[in-house]
Amino acid sequence: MRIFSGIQPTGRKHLGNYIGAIRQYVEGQDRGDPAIYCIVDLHAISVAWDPAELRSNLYDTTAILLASGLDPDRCVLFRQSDVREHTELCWLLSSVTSHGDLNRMHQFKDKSSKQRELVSAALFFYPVLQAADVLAYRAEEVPVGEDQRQHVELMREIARRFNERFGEILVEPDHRIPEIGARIMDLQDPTSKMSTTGGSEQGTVYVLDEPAAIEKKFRSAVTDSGQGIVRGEGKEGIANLIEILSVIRGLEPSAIEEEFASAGYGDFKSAVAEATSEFLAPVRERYSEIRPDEKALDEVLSAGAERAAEMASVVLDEARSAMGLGPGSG
Ligand code: AQP
Repeated sequence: MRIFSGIQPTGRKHLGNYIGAIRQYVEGQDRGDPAIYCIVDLHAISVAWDPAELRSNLYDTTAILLASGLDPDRCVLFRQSDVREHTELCWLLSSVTSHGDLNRMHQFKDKSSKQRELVSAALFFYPVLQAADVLAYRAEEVPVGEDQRQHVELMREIARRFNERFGEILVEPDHRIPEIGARIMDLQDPTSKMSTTGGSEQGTVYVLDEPAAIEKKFRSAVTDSGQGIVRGEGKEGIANLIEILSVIRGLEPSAIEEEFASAGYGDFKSAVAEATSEFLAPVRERYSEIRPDEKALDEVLSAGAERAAEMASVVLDEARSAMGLGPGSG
């Protein structure tokens, strides 16, 4: 099973990223043949960015992934811009991508409305580059959170259209969205997803937050004026906390509801805060050991890029040739 997923170098990864995606990456590395993970710096330049910060954030994200348990001997980990095949395949795929489909993407609608200066063409093209990322490796499985469902559906459509026209060259990938934890919500606004750019500071738990900060954020989490540790209508805040604890403990949400049946909101919030602190502490500790050595991080990324380019160039050569680009074989 070939697994592929990409993650943005946004520096401060949050609990939603960890539960929805990173946790699945670590789980996938022994199933993947291979498991390929890419830090998507080219996607990051689709919105306003600072070059020095981008490079530094990329090291942060690499260190978080390694600290979370990715092992370069058991997966392929690389920087997107090091493998030029992604951008070339993006252009080739754009010829079979419908403008109307791109116009319907929720992420584009959402992010374009938030740009203050420029809504870049790169933001519009984001899903085509994402399709190229995955299709370049003939990946069969794409571990992502719920917010990426529509993009994975589009990449399937792009692969289908390409194959119909040029032959069976690309593989239609399936998404792997976790049953529990696919959409962790903002603690201050449990009707919006926890997010790097759109959320509140107090409602976003970062992987690298100190225990005191985690405690404070959970203590002030918005719940409801009722009682009872149960999921249901009007109880989005409590449901989010139940889901977080159920992922951390590896239990069904119903088991959490049973365990806390007679607890009050305050005690429940403290229990979730404590469990989250313990859950993230080893990652934070390993991160502080790994992050300072940028040379070592570069070595990991370069070795990964070499392996990735070898795989992607095979697919790209076939795609170019089938599309009538470059010299003929005879
Ligand atoms: N709240 C979430 N719950 C579960 N999964 C989530 N993901 C993102 N938010 C949640 C999943 O994390 C992976 C990496 O996402 P990304 O590369 O888009 O990273 P990001 O930009 O840091 O994530 P955000 O917070 O989603 O960013 P913005 O603010 O740009 O919208 C993906 O698999 C995603 O599904």
